[in-house]
Amino acid sequence: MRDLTQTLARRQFIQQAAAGTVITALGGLYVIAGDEAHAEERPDGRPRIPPGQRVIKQLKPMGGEEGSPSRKSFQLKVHGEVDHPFTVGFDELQALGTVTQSLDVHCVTGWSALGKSWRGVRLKTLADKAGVDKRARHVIFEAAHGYTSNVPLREALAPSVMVAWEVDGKRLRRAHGAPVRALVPDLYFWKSAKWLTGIKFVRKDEPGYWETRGYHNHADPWKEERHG
Ligand SMILES: Nc1nc2c(c(=O)[nH]1)N[C@H]1C(S)=C(S)[C@@H](COP(=O)(O)O)O[C@H]1N2
Ligand SMILES: [Mo]
Repeated sequence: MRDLTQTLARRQFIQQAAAGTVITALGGLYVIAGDEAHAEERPDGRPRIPPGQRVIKQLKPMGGEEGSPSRKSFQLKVHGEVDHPFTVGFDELQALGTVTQSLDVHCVTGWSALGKSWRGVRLKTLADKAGVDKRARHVIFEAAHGYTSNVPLREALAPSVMVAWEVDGKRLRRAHGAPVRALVPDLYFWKSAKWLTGIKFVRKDEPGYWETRGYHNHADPWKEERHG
């Protein structure tokens, strides 16, 4: 009986260690260093790795119907409930204010890619230039071949949300959305539309490609909002 108790205790210890859990034992506080990122906290107090995710080193190309990767012919249309709709080419987009940010992304299939360096322009910069109407509540990302995704306006204006063309110092590869993709790091990665062609501000929500195919309308990885 005593052996069984010890075996169970040990099994539980190993499970917690694998999950990077902080445990108390013998009156002390220990952080299990199996996978350091699992014990890390974000500035907002949430764990760095959302539940049910595992860390991988490289972004995995997840497919989708590709658009043209050409920077020369690229046009981004910013429109909808705005005072000054506009369309920009690649060079003009860069000139609006380039930032480089270290961000984590989380795919609904269970992988997370941490701390990649993403270069692009903040969505907030584009929204300010367009002059978003007070009645707008959602942002619709529009991409090649009709792919769309929807994000609540308040969340889309967070400083981490961007339109990106470079990762880790290299141009986005075609499979990852070249020339330009959306990046909404704090929602599951399907919200980050690749081969981006437009950004539309709307009053009424418009569930997108995956949101109308059984995925969750909001997609918060920390709430495991995977399915609708
Ligand atoms: N235009 C477009 N964007 C898209 C998709 C798509 O099919 N088409 N797939 C989404 C999904 S489901 C995921 S998980 C991520 C994958 O991005 P990656 O291929 O760069 O890893 O892109 C998202 N953006
Ligand atoms: Mo996905």
